[in-house]
Amino acid sequence: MRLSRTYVPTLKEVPAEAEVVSHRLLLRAGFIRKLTAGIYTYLPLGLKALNKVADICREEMNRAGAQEILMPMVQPGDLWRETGRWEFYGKELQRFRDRHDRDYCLGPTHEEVVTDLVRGEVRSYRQLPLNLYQIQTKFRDEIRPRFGLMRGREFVMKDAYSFDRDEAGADASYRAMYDAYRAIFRRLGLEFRPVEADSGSIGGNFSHEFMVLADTGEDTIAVCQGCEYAANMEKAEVVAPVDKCDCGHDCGPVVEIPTPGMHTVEEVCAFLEIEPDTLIKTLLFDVDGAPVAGLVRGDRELNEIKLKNHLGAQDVKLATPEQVVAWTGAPVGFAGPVGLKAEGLRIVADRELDFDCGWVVGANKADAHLKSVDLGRDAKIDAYTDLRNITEGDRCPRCGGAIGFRRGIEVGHVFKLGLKYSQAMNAVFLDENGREQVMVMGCYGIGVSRIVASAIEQNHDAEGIKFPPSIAPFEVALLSLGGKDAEVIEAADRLYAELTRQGIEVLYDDRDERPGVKFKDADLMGMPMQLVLGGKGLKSGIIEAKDRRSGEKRELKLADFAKDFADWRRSVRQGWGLGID
Ligand code: 9G3
Repeated sequence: MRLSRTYVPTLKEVPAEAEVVSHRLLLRAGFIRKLTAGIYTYLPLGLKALNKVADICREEMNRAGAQEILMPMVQPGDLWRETGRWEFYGKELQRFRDRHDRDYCLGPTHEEVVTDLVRGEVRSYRQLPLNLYQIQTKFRDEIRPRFGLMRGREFVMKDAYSFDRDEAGADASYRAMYDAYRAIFRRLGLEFRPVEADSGSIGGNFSHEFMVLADTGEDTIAVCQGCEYAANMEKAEVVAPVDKCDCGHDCGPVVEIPTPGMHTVEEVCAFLEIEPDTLIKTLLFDVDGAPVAGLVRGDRELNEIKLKNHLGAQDVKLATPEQVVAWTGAPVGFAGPVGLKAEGLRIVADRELDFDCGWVVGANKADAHLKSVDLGRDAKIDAYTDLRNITEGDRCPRCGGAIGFRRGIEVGHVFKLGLKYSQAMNAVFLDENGREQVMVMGCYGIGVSRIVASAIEQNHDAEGIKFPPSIAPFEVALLSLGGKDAEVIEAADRLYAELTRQGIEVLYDDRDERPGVKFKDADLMGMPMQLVLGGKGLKSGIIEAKDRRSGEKRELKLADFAKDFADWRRSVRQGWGLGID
């Protein structure tokens, strides 16, 4: 494509609201334009990048045996009432009425629609397994859309839904999608990690998120330095500690000690001159309306998702100060496991607390704590479990290796759904014995538009974007620096035609612009390969080549261009971990 004939409105400055680099560069490089909060127009280059991501998803989904469909954006409310999600979701679900006052919503996802489709069509086990997917625009009325395409309200998703006759089949469908996702992210040339994740309210108890590793990522993931294990913080398992109590659990009688006005762990530890790892933090929660006390060591973070999953609860929220007083008899900061007797209150403790004693705990009395507490002796603990966030010093639950932390951007998520939607919507089939069975489902999503932004978060420098060849709108940026020098223009035109004939996507900067402007725009837009033809080069029969990722430059002989270019292209793609397609 000739740049002189392409609509690429680059910008020097961008609005302050563009906080993250991908947002700033997509605006500056003329890839997107904001229409309103969280809603963007894709300009020619932006759409080409988006379509390249979508195409790779499509090819790998088809290769994995999934079939592409396209479901409507507008969905009838009644379907969502069948699954209880019409009431469950708040303002994030954009509802509206049609002229006949019927309820509808803008589709944030399509579990209900696809299950309605399949329950109407599939009758027999012979029609299963089935995996249907689409690449389509979603709408979620996020409370604070920000970071451009990273967290928009209107975005493009590849969402797939599998239907199987039984658990084993659903496992196979899940595995096939998991492998297809690894192939997709490998072909995109992005550094990514599949991480074990929590399924939350989506249903099912098993899922993996696919994270593009980037320091600007919103999520923290625990990564084993020794093996493939990786999990997001919500899910990362903490290995059970070995017994280290050296007093044989005889830490002397419990003693009450005054701690006037010392509410926080830091304040109590400073006042008593003790380390936080000798104190037990007691947090009160309202779990589906019932009181629960969660205990972790003073220097640990309690993981509410682990508490929710351990209790099999729907809703877990921190107790209000009023509830704390009602349930413990003391203000926030003085709660403790000894003598807690509120009606129906359960105490769940992190299992490392069972392996030690001599703890300092809140006395359930204002301005007082207890010391020399042994939970086994002094409190009624309903359960010990893995209740805390994994930390730097913890070992890998798989291989015992060292655990490290990385930031990541969630760009894919695969879920084993089970029966949640098929049961609620009566999606059944007849098995070989003529008996009616409920289909076992899975669902799988990739944030197609978010991937374009996350590729930039992972690959950019002060000059601009560094697109991997798999996502770049064009693989080559060809810059003719001859100004009005007809010879250079002719030579550049010939190269452009030659490369295009070879099927290489070329953005040919044929504008009558100063070299400096062309270099800056080429670096800004981030095409992986730059070819620069100037008068001097043409005279000496060479064209300059620059690998945008590494910055490495080389001279290609015009006389031997096809071979030189092919060799160079191979090395540039290798730099991205990509072969020659
Ligand atoms: C809603 C709203 C927001 C939502 C959902 C429903 C997220 C919702 C989770 C999923 C699960 C998978 C298929 C593709 C992959 C992800 N945000 N989710 O269900 F009504 Cl407003 O979408 N769906």
